[in-house]
Amino acid sequence: MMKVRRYLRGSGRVLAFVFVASVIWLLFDMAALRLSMNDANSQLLKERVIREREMLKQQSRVTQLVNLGFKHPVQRVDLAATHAGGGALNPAGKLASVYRRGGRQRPPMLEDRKPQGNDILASDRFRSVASKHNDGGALHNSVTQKQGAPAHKKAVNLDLNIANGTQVPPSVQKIKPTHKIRADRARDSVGNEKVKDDLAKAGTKQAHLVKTTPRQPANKDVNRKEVKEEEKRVRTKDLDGGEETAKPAVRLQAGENSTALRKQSVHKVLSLDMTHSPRDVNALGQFGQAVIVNGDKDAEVRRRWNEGHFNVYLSDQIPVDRAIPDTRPDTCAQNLVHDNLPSTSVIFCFVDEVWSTLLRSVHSVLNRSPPHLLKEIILVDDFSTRDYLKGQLDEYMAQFPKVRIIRLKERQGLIRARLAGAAVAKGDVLTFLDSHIECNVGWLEPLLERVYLDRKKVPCPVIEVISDKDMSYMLVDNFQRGIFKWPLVFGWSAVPDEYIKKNNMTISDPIRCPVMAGGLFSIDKKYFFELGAYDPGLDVWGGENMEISFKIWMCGGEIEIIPCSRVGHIFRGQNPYKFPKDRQKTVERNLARVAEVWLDEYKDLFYGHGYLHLLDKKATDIGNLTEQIELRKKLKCKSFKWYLDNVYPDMKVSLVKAEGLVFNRGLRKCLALQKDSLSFETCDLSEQSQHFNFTWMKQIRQRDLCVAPQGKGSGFTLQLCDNTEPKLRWFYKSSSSALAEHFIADFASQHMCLEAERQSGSLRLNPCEPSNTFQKWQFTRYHA
Ligand code: UD2
Ligand code: MN
Repeated sequence: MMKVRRYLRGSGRVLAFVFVASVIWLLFDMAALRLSMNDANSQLLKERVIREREMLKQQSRVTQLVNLGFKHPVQRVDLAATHAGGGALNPAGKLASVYRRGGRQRPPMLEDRKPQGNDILASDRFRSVASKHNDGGALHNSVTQKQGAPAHKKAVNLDLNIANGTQVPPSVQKIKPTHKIRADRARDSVGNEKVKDDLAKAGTKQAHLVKTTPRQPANKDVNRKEVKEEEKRVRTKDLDGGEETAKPAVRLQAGENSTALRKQSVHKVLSLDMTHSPRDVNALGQFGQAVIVNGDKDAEVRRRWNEGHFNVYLSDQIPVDRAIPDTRPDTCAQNLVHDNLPSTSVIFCFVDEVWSTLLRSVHSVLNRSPPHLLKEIILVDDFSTRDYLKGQLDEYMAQFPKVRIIRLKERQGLIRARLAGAAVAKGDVLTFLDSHIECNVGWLEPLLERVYLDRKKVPCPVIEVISDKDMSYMLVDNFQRGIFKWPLVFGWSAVPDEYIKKNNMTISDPIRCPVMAGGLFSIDKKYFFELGAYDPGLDVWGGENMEISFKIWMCGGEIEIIPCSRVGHIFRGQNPYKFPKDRQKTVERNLARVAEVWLDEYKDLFYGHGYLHLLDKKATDIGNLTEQIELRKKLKCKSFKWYLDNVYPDMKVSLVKAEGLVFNRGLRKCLALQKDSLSFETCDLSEQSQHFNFTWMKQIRQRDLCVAPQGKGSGFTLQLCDNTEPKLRWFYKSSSSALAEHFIADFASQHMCLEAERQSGSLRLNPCEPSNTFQKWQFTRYHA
């Protein structure tokens, strides 16, 4: 202490003062520096913060995952899981996190799997998420294991106060029950009997209306007349310019179809959700919750899994008119749509569909569609074999005058079944749906609005996910669009960020889609037939989504995903029905028809990605295409190149795999075509005779001439190219292959390679030698 005091006397004091002053100075300096940095960045930061806040606000329910690749990003509504046949697994979110983790898994990429036509890769993804328990039986164990949560006695206590319904994110939505039912009823099987029972109790004329439009009294018991009144009221209120500042559903852009500018009266989207009897809040799967099936039911779950390739045992216990969370972006419920929207016929085609899912699909349409817009529901039975889909279904559906059943006399496949439904439809618009879906509130009007604005718009709802294992309703990420990769494999991908920014897109704006998934869309009926509907030559399943997508875009229409319209769908790992012929062959054949009619010169890319065998006409008969080709001409449709350039510009496509000079490493010269024969010359890029393509057909090609073996010998010549001729095909890899840069003859049984003769400078076919530089060839440019 003394030492310090002494030190602070005299010159020490000055030193200390200087030290303290410089520290203070330094601190000021740093602060000033920070301030100036803040200044420089403030504009950027401000913009970022506002943007992020905006995104957060908009996405409080749905986190955006910038999605690269082919996944169908799933999120799960954070509701607790109930436990079938016993207590509940309470903790909301924990189970969800299991799935979320699953949801982030990398989906199998195209390279990982054998192409299967227009398989929805999303279903693969789900298979991968839960591949361990795809037998259903292991579900309980694996989920509880990860979750590690004790089983609770009671299911979730959900609050049924829908008054705030659309305002509150579903994950935290409080829903207050208006009535309670005996707990044991929650475990009742909600099959045919129960529904009939409920209907009998409720009186068939009674409808139970749950309006999720904000500020509507919740859970009001009203009859159908009152529903109409309600619709009118909403409309009048909106027309009066009610207190809410309502935004038009669509931002009309200059140049957009002029019909959009017609002055018509509008109303706020109707968020109807009717039921025939009050909803049982404790019912399994209510509000789209996950249900964990007790381990002792494993065998039963497994036994019934194959009936639909999803948890059929569980589905049968979930109410056929359960509520699901309103997953629309916030603004959707406030959007305005026109009063005079066209009516629609909803067409469900099915073959051997599971009873409870078929009913849930139909009820979701009946309950959540404005009655005046729903002309009818057409059920097309594609020659199902299950008994319950005959008399029992007729009897059940007889209660609903709007439901019509058409039965096909032989199995037609979903494409011709849809055509059969369309042929008898009376609505202005056709709305196709799969038979294992659940339409969400307010799903229909936003679709019909788009058709109303422009009859050539073909709107699709966002396809959300109903888990095949626990039947929970899961959200998907925003800004997802349907795309394809070669060989015409459908997948989802996020709209590129630059595009979102450039177009100032919000999460509720329609998303232009290069291709549709296939199952769920609305289309103006007359336009559908003008387009020649589907190619009736497509069989059973697969490829029709590519056909209709190319046809729509190339012949003047547009495909859009409408984020304010949402429909859940059960993605299954496998088709649960039989294919009359081989599945793979059926899908390949369908795709080849589409490629031949619509892809122009780009069809090489389709064949070149694993489908060269389809070019062998003796092995595959793709049927007659005259009518389809005529139709394309008649409609004056644009080229596939136009489609790629204008609709799917981010798909980088090259018509050849490699091109330019073909340099032989041993000879250090380039291949040249002189007077119909091949020789070697000093490499010169300006010499057209030295330019070759390596095509998707695996040909070494110059104009219409291809490098070919000469007769039976080992010499070589040029031959007119013929895509169906396997002898003209070469296997070639520029790198990462044991025989990199070798041209390996595709047709020879052993590995035979193209070799430059040292002396004569001619070409030969010799056994492949990895290090022989005279067998190594290099192109100027590689594209694949
Ligand atoms: C997707 C589409 C589906 C269809 C298919 C390709 C979605 C959600 N689903 O596969 O609509 O475009 O890709 O073709 O986009 N069906 C019949 N007869 C048959 C086969 C199927 O009526 O011979 C019915 C079936 O019961 C179902 C619908 O057609 O209701 C679609 O079949 P899926 O569910 O097996 O097709 P999915 O969802 O795997
Ligand atoms: Mn389906």
